[in-house]
Amino acid sequence: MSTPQKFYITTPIYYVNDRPHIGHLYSTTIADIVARYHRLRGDDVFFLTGTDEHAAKVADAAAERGITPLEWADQNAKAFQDTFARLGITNNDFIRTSQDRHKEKVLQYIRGLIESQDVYVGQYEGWYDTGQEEYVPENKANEYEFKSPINGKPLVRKAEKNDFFRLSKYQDKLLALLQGQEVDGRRFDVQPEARKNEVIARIKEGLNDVPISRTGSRGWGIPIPNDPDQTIYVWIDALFNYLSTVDTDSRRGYWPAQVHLIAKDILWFHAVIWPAMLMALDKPLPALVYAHSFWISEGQKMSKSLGNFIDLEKIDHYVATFSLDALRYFLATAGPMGTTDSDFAEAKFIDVYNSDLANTLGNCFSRISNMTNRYFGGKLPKTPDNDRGLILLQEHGFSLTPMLSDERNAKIKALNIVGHTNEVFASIRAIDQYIEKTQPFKLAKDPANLPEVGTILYNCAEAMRIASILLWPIMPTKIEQLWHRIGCDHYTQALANNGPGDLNAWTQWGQLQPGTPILQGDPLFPRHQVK
Ligand code: ME8
Repeated sequence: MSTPQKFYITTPIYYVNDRPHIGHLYSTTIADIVARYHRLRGDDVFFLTGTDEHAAKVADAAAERGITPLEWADQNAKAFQDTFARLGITNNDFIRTSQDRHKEKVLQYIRGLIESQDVYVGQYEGWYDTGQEEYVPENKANEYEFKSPINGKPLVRKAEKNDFFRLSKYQDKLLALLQGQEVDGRRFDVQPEARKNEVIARIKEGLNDVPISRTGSRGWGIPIPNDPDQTIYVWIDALFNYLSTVDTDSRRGYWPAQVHLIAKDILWFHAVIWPAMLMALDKPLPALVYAHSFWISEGQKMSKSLGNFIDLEKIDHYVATFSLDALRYFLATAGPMGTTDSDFAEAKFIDVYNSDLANTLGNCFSRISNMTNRYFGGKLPKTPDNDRGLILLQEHGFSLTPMLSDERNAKIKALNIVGHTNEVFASIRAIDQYIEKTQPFKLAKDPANLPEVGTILYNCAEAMRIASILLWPIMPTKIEQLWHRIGCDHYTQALANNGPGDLNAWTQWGQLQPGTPILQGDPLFPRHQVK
C-alpha cells in the first residue's frame, strides 16, 4: 500500500467571550464533513478547531462577572468543546491560545519575525472595532459612520506605540500569488473567486504595515519579550494557532494546511496578513483559504436583540426534533458556501427534511428493504448478471460509479459539498425511477418472475450501498444504521475512532453478498408532520 496522503484542515478558532452559535457550528461541521470524506478515502487527516482567548472583550466579559479572564475562557472553551463533541465533530485536536504549548511557539515565531527584519517599532493611531479586535482604515470608518459594520457598536479612537510588521513589503508577492502565479516556489489560493477578487482589489489600493502588538491589555495576552507594557496583538497570536498546533516532531508533516475554512468577516487576516507572515518566516503557505458567507435567520441578520439567534438551545431543538444528521444535512446543503448568505428558517428546514431525507433517501431504502422482506424472506436475492444490473441502473440515471475518484475528489477539493450531495441524491432518485419503470411489486405477483424481481432488488440495494458511502461524511449516524441493515457493519468498524476507509474499493459495483439479511426497522427519517 502507498503511504496515505496527509490532509490538514482548520476552522477559525472562536472567541470565548460567549457561547457557540449556529455560525460556529456551521464552519466546524463543513470542515468535519471534508475531514470525514478524506478519512473515507484513506488519507491521513488532521482536523483542527479551537478557541481564541486573548481578546480584550474576553477580559471585559470576565471583569463584568468578577472572575479572571482565564476562568471565563475556561468556561466558554469547555462549552465549545462539549458542543462539538456532542454534535459529532471529529476534530483531532482542540487548540486554546491560552495553552503553554501555543504561547511558547508564538514567542518563537515573533522572535523569527524580529530576526527577519520585518518588525519595527512605530506609533499607531486609528479607529478600533473592539468586537472584531481590529483597526478599521480611515476611509472605511467614515463609510461605516464610525460604527462597527458587524455589531453596530461605536468605533473607538486609539493611539499606541506598537511593533509593526512590514506588510507593505509583501504587496507584490501577495498580488502575484493571488493572481495564480508561483512565487519563490510557493502557491496560495483564496476562494470563492469573487472574494479573491475583492482581496486583490484592496491590495492594489496599497498595503500599510500592521501592528502586531497592543498596549494596555491588563495582563491578558502573550507579553512581548522585554516589553511588559505590550502583548502580542490577539489576531497575530490567533493566526499562529494553525502552525503552533502541528509544530511538533510527530505532526510537522501536516504543514502546510490544505484548507483554512473561515467566513468572509475574517478573510483579510487569512488572505493577506497570514501568508505574508509565513513568507517572512520562510514557511510554506496553506493551499487554500475558503471564505464562506453568513447565516441569517428568518430573513434577518442574527442578533440577540431581535431574538432570532440560532443559539445552543435552538440547535438542540432541531437535533431533538429531526436528528443530528438532519441538522448536518441542512447545514451542508442549504448553507452559505459561496458568496450568498443563507436563511436559517424553520419552514425551509422542514421542507428539505421531508423532501430529501424522509421522501427520497428514507423512503427509497424502505421500499428496497420491504420488498426484500416480502418476496425473499428478508435475504438479499441473487442476481444472475452484476454488470448488466449496473448498466440497467445507469440507463435510469444512476451515475455514481463512473465518476467516483477523480471528479468527486475535485468537487470535495473545491468544497463543493452541495454539488457532491446533489449528485448522490440524483442517483437515489434514479433508483426510485428504476423501481417505477421495472415495477417489481407487480412482477412479483407471478412466481415465474421472481428471478427478475431478485435482480432488480439486488441492483437497488447495491446502488443504495454505494450512495450511502458517499453520504456518510454528512450523516454518519444514520448511514451507519443503514449499513447495519444491509450487513455492512465492517465499514462502521473501519471508520471508528477516525480510522481510514477505502473509498475506491468500497464503491466498486457488486459487493453485497446474496443471502445477506436485509433488516427493515423503523424509518430512518420519519416524515415530519407540521402541526
Ligand atoms: O473571528 N454565519 O472568532 P469568532 C456563518 N477569533 N458563520 C459564522 C457566522 C454566521 N452568521 N457567525 C460566525 C473570530 N461564523 C476570531 C477568528 S481565526 C485565527 C480567529 C463563524 O468567534 C465563521 O467561521 O467571531 C466566522 O469566520 C467565525 O465564526 C468567527 O468566529
